[in-house]
Amino acid sequence: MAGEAQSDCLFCKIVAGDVPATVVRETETTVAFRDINPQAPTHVLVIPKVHYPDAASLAAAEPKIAADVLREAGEVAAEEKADSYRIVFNTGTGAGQTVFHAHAHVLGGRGLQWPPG
Ligand code: IU
Repeated sequence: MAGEAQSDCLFCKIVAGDVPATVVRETETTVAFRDINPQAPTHVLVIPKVHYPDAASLAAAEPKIAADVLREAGEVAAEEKADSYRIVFNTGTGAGQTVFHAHAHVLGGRGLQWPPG
């Protein structure tokens, strides 16, 4: 059913505590943890606890939780003292999405180029 944990999803396993992660924040609806392969001094992933394959499908089904993810991304940036930062939702393999559980990358702590590659 939509939103239910998927047994083959890495991020569902992190939510369940079955795969370790360096968690920096947790709320009733979200978990934020450090990316295992950081691309900037601050590189934290904010995920909803419910499973949706990407940010747009999450927002369509659970707009409040999608807003929670965005708010938590801002809280992470504030905690990391990143006054400039980027929130990225890679969507689709062509855009670099490799984990099909919605997640926001919060990147900061260095200058960020535009446009991204
Ligand atoms: P993407 O937008 O789907 O490419 O982002 C997935 C991210 O998940 C990517 O930056 C990986 O480094 C990160 N990640 C992780 O933090 N822990 C893991 O065990 C695995 C991937 I696999």
